[in-house]
Amino acid sequence: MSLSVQEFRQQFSDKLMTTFGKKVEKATPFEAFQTVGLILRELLNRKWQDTKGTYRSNSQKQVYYFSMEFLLGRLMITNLLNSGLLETCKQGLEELGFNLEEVLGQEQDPGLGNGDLGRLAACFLDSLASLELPGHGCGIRYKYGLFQQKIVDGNQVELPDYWLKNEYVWETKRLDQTVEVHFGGEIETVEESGRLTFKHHHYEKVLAVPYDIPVSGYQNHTVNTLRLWSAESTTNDFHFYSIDRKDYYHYLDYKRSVEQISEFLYPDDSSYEGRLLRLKQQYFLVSAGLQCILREFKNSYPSVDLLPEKIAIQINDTHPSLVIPELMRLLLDQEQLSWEKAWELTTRTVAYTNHTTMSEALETWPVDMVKTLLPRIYMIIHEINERFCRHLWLAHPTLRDEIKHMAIISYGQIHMAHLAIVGSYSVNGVAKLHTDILKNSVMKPFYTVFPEKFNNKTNGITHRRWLLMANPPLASLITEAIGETWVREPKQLITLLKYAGDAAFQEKIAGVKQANKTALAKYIQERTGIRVDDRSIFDVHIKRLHGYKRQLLNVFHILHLYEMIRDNPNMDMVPRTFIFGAKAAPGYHFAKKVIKLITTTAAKIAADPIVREKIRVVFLENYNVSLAEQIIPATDVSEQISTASKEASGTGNMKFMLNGAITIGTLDGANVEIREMVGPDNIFTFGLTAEDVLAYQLSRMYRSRDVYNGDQRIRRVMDQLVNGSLSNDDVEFKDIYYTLLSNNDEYFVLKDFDSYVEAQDLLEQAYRQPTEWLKKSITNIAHSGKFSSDRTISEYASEIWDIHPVTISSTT
Ligand code: 26V
Repeated sequence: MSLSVQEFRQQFSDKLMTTFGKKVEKATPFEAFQTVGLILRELLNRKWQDTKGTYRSNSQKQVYYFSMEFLLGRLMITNLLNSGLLETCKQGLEELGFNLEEVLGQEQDPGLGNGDLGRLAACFLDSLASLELPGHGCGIRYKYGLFQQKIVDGNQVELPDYWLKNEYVWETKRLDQTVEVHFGGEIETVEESGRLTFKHHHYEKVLAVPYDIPVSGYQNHTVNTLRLWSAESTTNDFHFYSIDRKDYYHYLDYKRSVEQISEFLYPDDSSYEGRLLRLKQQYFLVSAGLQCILREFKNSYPSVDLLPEKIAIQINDTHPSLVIPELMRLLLDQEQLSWEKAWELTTRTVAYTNHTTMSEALETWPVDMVKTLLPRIYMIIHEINERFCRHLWLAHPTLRDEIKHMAIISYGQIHMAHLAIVGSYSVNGVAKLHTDILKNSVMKPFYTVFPEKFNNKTNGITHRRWLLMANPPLASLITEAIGETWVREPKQLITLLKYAGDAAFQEKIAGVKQANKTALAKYIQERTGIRVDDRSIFDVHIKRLHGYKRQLLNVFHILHLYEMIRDNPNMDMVPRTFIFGAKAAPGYHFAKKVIKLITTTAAKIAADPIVREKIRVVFLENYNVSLAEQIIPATDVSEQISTASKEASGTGNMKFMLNGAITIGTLDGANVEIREMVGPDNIFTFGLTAEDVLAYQLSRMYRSRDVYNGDQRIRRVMDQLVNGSLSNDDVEFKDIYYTLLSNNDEYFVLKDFDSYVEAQDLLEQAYRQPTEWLKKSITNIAHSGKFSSDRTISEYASEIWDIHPVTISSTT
């Protein structure tokens, strides 16, 4: 699709007039943004129609990615780049008196996800469309996304994220596609012509209304669909105008309870809480999504028997695992299939991705809650469990002692991961190490029973957003050196290796990094008033705040440097700026204390004229996708320091690598594969291995107090927490102190301190050799092709889903 600058300008002023009744000179940047959005929408709509039409007529298999979270980030830049209109729009807007950056900045950043899991789903949608694969997202249109974070007196304060306050230009409400979802009530079992049927009475009726967002592919004709469901009430069942108006008041209660369902995203990705509303959200997503898929399927195919040949459903963690009993319900009660047939179709259609081995994040739902809220679903889960346990007893006598640990229902709880494994045909982890831990430890008995289901799909990121859009100067430099094939085939980045030692290329890479650092320094000053030295090392730790991600270990290193500089003000060191960005779950006390510790450390250093010459700490509030896009291109050092075995994969590590930062990290998640690719000289690894951590957990031989007693540097750092040197309030950091000592430091912060400090020293020595450092940096970029989500999605497509690219034929 091509549009000249002249045509763009014309369309812009026409649209502006018809939409806002304004002339160009009077338009605000927001109105300009909406206007460009509407122009793009029109172009996308044609391709969207063509894509839907082609999928309908060619009968190829399609995949639906079910996820409670899609962390999309801004979409204008993606849509401009994908449709090849970025330059036209930039020039056109400039000629009309607007600045592209300012206009792009008007877009809300929809925060419909907590972190990596939601962002992964967004990268996957981008890759599906860019690879011309027929794949769609299915999620919830939360009215409030993840909270907005403010830092007040050094503490995190949460504010609501009402991202829909302005009309969202990318969505289309599809009232005609509305379905009903039923909650509560009772089930009556009746026998009708020799078959048991299940009648649902007195349920609460919720309308699920879809809002569709187009997902465009990179410079191709594909536009897939992200369908987000919103919960709405129905007025049909109420008689508002009855004399006593009782029904009216019932209606108000009902409306409130219904609308709550898609009101807000649960802001916790660290500990699982069995809240009724969350269960409602999960069933709402699953039931609406499946009903709609089945309805469309039946319009296209003669028999539901073809389901596994034509459709794959991928569930993003266990959150949507009710697809299993819900699909069974639809096949049994609506389609009247036998249990055996329904089970065969379900378990050949659903595939499950596991994203965590941490027991506190594994979902279980109380039997009573499920029975009351979803009575028919409970009956089905119960039957699945009975049959599974019977199968274990008969077919796996050696596992009889394990049955109580493998059952889907035990001790009054429903274990969703067990349900997901039993009811799907594929179970994948998200990095090699993580999949090995699933197979050999956390899900070991399931692996014994279903070895063929388990497989690995190492995560990936879209290089279009994280390099082409976030770092255009670096992208151009790469293209200048190796041509542009890497844009469509990121593996081609490997040809950059021949420039790793090339002085002229190194100089250019250094120039781009420096310019990005200068831009970030300017941004930091504007946002926080803090001046940072753009010649210092930019050492960055951005991700959710969690004990296992060990932001605390990073702070301890900083407090250690603080002591060293105070001891020796002339110490020879390369100045460093430590940059943090992180949201803590609102109820996660420890994580919030760590934020306070970071901001307190930052303030203490800023107030110290000697120390602040060498180190600075910045905490950037409200970390989100847009902020990540600013920070990552300017980063020298990428902090990936989780307790080994706990970070399933990580994807930030890949984004930094792609932008030429060097990782300091543990042998955890995808760091292991990054090291495999770049070699040990181009990454700084340290600390316990996953095996060590698992062994300590079994033997219970770790004593944090011994480490504390044995290392004077740690004692000095830790004592700062409680001796008044950081805070006048001597209980402020007491909880952190006791978590490490009295609670034996669950995440091995003290244990890994020594090797972390050593790795940081080595890193600094390396940074002092610019040629060597730049060589490492280029080597990292060159190997990052493997971590493109295009590679990940191609693996899912061929090894799990069996779907194939579809060339969209244009009908316009
Ligand atoms: C857990 C829970 C618990 C119940 C409340 C809502 C909620 C929402 C999210 C989660 C976290 C699920 C696990 C998760 O996010 N895992 C992350 O997945 C990333 C993508 O695969 C991976 O890169 C990270 O290492 C992993 O921690």
